[in-house]
Amino acid sequence: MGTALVYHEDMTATRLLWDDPECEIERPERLTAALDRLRQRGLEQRCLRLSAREASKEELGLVHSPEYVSLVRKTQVLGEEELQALSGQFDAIYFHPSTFHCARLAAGAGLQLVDAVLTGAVQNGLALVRPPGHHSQRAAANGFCVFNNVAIAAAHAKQKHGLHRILIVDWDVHHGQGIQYLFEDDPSVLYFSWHRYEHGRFWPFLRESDADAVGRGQGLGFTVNLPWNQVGMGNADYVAAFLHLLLPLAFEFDPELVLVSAGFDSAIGDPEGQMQATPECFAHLTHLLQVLAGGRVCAMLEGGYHLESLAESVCMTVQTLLGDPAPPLSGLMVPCQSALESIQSARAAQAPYWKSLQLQDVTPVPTSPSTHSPEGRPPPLLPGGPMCKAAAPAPAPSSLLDQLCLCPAPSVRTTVALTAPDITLVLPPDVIQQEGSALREETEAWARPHESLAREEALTALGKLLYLLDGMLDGQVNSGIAATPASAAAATLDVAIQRGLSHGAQRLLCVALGQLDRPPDLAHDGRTLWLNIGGKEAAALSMFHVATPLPVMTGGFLSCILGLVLPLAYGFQPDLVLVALGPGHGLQGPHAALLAAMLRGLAGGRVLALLEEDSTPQLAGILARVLRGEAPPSLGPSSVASPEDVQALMYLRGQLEPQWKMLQVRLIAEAWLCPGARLCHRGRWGGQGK
Ligand code: Q9C
Ligand code: ZN
Repeated sequence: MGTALVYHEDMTATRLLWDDPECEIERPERLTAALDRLRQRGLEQRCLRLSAREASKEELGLVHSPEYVSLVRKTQVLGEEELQALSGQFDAIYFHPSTFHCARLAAGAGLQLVDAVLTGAVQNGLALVRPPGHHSQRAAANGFCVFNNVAIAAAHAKQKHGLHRILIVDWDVHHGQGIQYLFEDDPSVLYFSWHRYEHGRFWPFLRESDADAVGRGQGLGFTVNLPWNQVGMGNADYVAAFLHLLLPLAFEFDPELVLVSAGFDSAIGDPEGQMQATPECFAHLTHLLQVLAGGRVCAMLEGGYHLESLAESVCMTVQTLLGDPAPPLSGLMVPCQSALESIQSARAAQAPYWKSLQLQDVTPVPTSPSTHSPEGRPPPLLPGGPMCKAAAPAPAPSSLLDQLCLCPAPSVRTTVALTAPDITLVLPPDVIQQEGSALREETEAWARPHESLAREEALTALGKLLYLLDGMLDGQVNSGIAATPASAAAATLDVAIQRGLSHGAQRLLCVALGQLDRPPDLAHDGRTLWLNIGGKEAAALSMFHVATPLPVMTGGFLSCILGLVLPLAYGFQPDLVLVALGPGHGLQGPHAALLAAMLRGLAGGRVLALLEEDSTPQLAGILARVLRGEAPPSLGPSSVASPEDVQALMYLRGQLEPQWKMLQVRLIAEAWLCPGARLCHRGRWGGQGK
């Protein structure tokens, strides 16, 4: 459906005319650097280019007072000294004769973007604007911001498009207190912001930036603040914040539109933020938001002052909006202690208002009937599990992962290699129906150890799957769907795992739904992470072999994905993902689509889905669309997780947390965290923004 890029070069006009070390970082080159890089990467050309218009007086009046708007209008005719004097009345602000025009274009760009998305002209988009907006208030400029672009867009989406639920995600490193003030009593706007806080010692030094500011009146629980109390937050911290705080609330809220206050001063190298998240992280944040609101995501530039880091991060965001798979994240995926403390205090502050947080944070970790431990906590697992003598060594850096980072997306995004269901009618045009098959003798050799693969139909299906898998491992195809007779599903999956591991995958994640037996000789060597949902087993058998019951309600399914599957997957960093819907998997189309869509964030999108031959064409069709980058349909208002679902999840967490740090949502006493083990990227990104 397309991605809009909204811009106008007039927005490079406003600039600082006098000496002010605080304001000099907000420069015209921010826009040109981002745009130049988008052109260099061929990304601008793939977008629908829209020229920004000026917001009208009435549109500005949606959030600003008429007196303030006319005050800003008058700056057009002021001389330099008067401009400087007026600027001094606000905190961290400069005015230029072109500021009024630029700020109206910035607000107008957001309005155009929202109109383009809500009329269905495009699926999503980015507005590249300055001045930024999120600090600006009803009658005050603040922190380089003149008009509150994102807040105006939200008010407009409510007023002109009749929306009732809008999510604003503010990933800028500063607190968008302007947005918070404008919507703090409004339950139709859920505002999430993380920000450098340092216990109140960082600008804008506000008590109301802390986690316990949760909105007021009707809006209680619709303001979500995540204060970072240390600098140096990185990829693992940001992803953990999304999985354990933002996304549970966002799914429960069920937004009709997602607006992003997309500041990139939260990226590595930025002189303001001093954080460590790499540009690829913004691909993941974007990807994770695209599963909401049917993929209607409107991002608007806020801060970002390290030109190189800004330009790369903008490219990652646009690339992901366009539907390209996110590049794998680098670095150890271990959130730091301070981040976990912040996430936990925000969860605690929000728990009274959100069902998705309630059961989990008040339920003590249960004991399993089979494995009582005196402390009431399940026994933690040895790294490799009971069958493994030595702790699994960290697998060597994956050559496939490196390849994924360096190579452009394959020309064919998704292939479908189905035997029985004829799904040509429900396939999007760029999904290729695979003709090829692996060589007969080779297929037979792989099939030989498995009785269930002796039948002709099973062999034919296996040949197609092997051919597809090779295409993915060679980098010719990004993702695919294969089908197999139900009776051969477990054996086919076993072969796919072995073949993947022997043909270049260093770390393979296998998510098996339903009755799919764990391959009998599956190693515990750390190269395969086996995760079964809804099979016969229901426990963590080792760090790499995990089984859990199928949650019965939508709420339980979501907490299983956000609280277990994705933390394990992000911690494992696979370079190939197999997701198999086996006998009795019990997933409905939208649930399966959501799982596949979210797993596409791993392994550079290299996901192979294995279905049973008698699955409906609709199921295959919806998976094909999601694997090629379309948004999954939204699940609607989510029911609560059942107490059994919560218990199962909490029990597994208790067992697995010591090894898989991405699972942690609260601090555990025995945590042996090593803060020094976090990767440092100073070499590439260090230094100050120019
Ligand atoms: N060194 C935006 O990013 N100065 N505004 C803080 C602390 C003000 C940031 C000084 C920063 C304003 C949109
Ligand atoms: Zn900022």
